[in-house]
Amino acid sequence: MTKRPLAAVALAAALAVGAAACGGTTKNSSSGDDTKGAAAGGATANPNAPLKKGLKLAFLPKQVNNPYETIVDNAGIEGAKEFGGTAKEVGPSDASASSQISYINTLIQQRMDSILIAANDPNAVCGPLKQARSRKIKVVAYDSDASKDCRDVFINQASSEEIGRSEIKLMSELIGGKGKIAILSATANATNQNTWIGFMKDELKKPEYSGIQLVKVAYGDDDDQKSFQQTQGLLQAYPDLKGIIAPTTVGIAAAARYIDGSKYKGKVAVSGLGTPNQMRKFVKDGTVAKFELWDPKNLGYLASYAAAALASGQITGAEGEKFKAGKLGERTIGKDGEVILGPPTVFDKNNIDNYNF
Ligand code: RAM
Repeated sequence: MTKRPLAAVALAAALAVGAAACGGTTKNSSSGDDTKGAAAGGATANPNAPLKKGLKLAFLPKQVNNPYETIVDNAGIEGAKEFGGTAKEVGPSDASASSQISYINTLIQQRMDSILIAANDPNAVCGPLKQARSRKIKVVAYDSDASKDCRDVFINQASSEEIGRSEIKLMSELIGGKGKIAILSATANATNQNTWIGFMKDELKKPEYSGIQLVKVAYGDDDDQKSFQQTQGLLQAYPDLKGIIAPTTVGIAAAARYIDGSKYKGKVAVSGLGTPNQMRKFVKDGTVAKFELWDPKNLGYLASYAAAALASGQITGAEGEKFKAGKLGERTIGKDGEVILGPPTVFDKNNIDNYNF
């Protein structure tokens, strides 16, 4: 009975040596390093390992027709060229919980070195991602995290707590600390939005916000039309609403468009997370005073380098490990395998023209 596992171990070791010795022509060459790590306890990073050439990365965004995700992924695809890798983007056209599963399965069959995923649901993608990891495919979550045990690292655009709390501070400023507000989110399962909303609710408990009442969290599913209709519905249900926070680039643009063309313009503040290019018109015409974001290009670029560092054995995803992320410099992995890009920027009419994304 013990023969089988022993034989399997011997075979794996032989394959590893073989792959390391001949360099390998396919992604099998990466399993050599992984096996070395496993032999030493499964978590040995070699910070001096060179980045492997020819790495194959695949970006799997929440949905392919979201302009934000497109910017992130294109920058990641460009970034991979710097270290001699190739990257592509594949993904669903809707951001529902299970829409990414079949894509993960296909990427496993295609023997990618790394799958980079903005998870539509932290748990729905877990089984397939675990399958990927068992086949030595490194899993990088970016933008929206998968459950911690199904990915190697999470590249977060900014501290989730900072994003959530600052959204409330900003809205409070805009409405003079008083009145009813609503949140227009993306999908009900999105890890990133739900984490931010959790911090918003916590921030609202502070005495300085006692005049603000959160009346509803609505979901536009990162669909422009649905987000527009949800905004309309919010104003119908709460005609005395003072503000809408949309922590989604799709949602904030749709909410601003609705308010801009309605009798609520100038009465209802719209804020949240948006891209300067989508929001410029609304900032200039006074519909939106301030909103936040980070540079999505840097998020994709950082994710690409993290994938390469993992696939090359430089890092394993453990707290404290460091890797070089090209022009973004050295980055350190924090608690729970999280790497934070940097603080968000607040955009308003004074600075919006300095940004083009
Ligand atoms: C939308 C998506 C994405 C989020 C941005 C702010 O594009 O929901 O996940 O990070 O907004």
